[in-house]
Amino acid sequence: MKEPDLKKIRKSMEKKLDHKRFEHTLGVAYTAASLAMCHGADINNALIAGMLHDCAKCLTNEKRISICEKYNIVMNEAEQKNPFLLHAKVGSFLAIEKYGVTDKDVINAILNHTTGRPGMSTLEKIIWLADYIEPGRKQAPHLAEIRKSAFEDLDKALLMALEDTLEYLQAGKMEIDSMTQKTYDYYRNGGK
Ligand code: DGI
Ligand code: FE
Ligand code: FE
Repeated sequence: MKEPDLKKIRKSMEKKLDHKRFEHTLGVAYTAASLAMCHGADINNALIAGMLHDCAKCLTNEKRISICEKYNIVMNEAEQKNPFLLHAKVGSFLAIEKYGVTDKDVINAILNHTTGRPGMSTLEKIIWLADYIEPGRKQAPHLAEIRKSAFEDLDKALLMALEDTLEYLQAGKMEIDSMTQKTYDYYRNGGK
């Protein structure tokens, strides 16, 4: 695949992902496109990043780790303990190598879609939030409020969703990736 082609990527995702994950992926891609329309971001980039964001989600942890080892992708402590977190890093690698993505913003949106990062671009925020609010998501608290906010004030929606994510991770005594914490701290301080 030379140029990233949405139709081809969609076909490939249908093969690589299980049914539920593929449905989620379509939800993220079209929610991201709607958010891009609303906030003046590039619609095609939103579709491509949304369609690819979980491209490494249905690999085994062994496969994700072996890709990191083979291509010298550095794993942090949280990723070593919870290799599912690697699906973002490995996904951005596959986006470049396998699906021909060259746009840095699209690559970063895939790379940072799980933990976020301080100083995210509009597209990165859109993908992070689309992943959280797509119509197939049913579990998270405050979903209706966060969904509405996402179309009014990206940073406000982001902060609410980050807060709930941290609470969820703490309640479940899950390992918090230092980047998830840094992202939350950054947006809680007004994005500075
Ligand atoms: O891949 P998805 O399920 O669509 O969504 P995702 O890539 O945002 O992953 C969601 C899960 O990741 C969700 O259960 C929260 C979790 N997560 C986010 N930040 C962290 C984290 N899990 C751990 N252990 N540590 C984190 O810092
Ligand atoms: Fe994901
Ligand atoms: Fe996802």
